[in-house]
Amino acid sequence: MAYRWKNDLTWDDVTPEAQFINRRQIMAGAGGLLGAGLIGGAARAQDDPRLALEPNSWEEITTYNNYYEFGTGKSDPANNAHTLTTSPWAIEVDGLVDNPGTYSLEDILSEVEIEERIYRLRCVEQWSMVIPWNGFELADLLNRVGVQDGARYVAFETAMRPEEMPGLRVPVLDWPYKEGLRLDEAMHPLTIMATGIYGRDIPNQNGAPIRLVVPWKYGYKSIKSIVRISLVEDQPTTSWSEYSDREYGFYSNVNPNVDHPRWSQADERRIGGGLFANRLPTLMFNGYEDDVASLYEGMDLEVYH
Ligand SMILES: Nc1nc2c(c(=O)[nH]1)N[C@H]1C(S)=C(S)[C@@H](COP(=O)(O)O)O[C@H]1N2
Ligand SMILES: [Mo]
Repeated sequence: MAYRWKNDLTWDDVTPEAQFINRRQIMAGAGGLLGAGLIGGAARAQDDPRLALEPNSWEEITTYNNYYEFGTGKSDPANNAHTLTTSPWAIEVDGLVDNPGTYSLEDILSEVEIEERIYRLRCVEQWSMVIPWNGFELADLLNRVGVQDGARYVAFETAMRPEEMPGLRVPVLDWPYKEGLRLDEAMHPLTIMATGIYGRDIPNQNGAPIRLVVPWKYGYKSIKSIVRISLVEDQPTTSWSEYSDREYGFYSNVNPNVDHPRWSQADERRIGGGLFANRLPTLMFNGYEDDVASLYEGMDLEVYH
């Protein structure tokens, strides 16, 4: 059953192809390429790209990935990640919690409720997708382990298994892959732990058996194959900000007005446009502004990028 977060997002019948054709018509100043019936829907998508919440195909979602532990090429994860042993799986929960411990994934899943969330994913590299995740709210897990008063941040770690992850041989990042959120970001109802896509188990290349999804932040915040969650007092180091804080800051909120030092973030390439990949304007907070802008009230988003 499809769950849609506060629906400004319509499951429209507008296809990426229709948008593309409409865009070309506008650029060429020519009408009548298609029957008038299609133009209405296409024009709406043109006006408001948020209507283009058409999920990418299973094939697109599972063959075009970033998961550097399996290589830095877009098809490396799909080719290499089958070596990852995902069962049994456990997550160590430690730091400022009432109930620290090592929780088996089975136990966690027996407690939480899995729902479908159709979210945009915007990679800092300018490409984007729409993915129908299955998962549960991270807040649900954090409430169960009992967050203590002093905790202000949540730190996450990916598994580090040199014998299963060929990409670890290359020191692109300081392994294990580490990420972090402020506690209020982690507790936000949009923040989920995903265990599936399209109602199927999440494939290894997408972060099996359990990964974070924070849809208003650049994709690298959504850390895969999590083995450790720590509630901490101080802002944790993250692999990408350690690599270059100037380029990949701790917050990493999707923001079309703050460019990456080496490229614009004003628009994005929606995967699946085929040869004529769709260019869409990037939305503030990736389209989740109404839901999350209040988290950053009074913060200079160029400083806290
Ligand atoms: N452990 C780990 N998590 C990771 C990455 C990674 O290299 N290692 N890549 C990130 C990046 S850059 C993106 S864009 C998303 C991609 O998620 P997807 O492959 O499921 O689309 O995963 C993020 N999570
Ligand atoms: Mo990314």
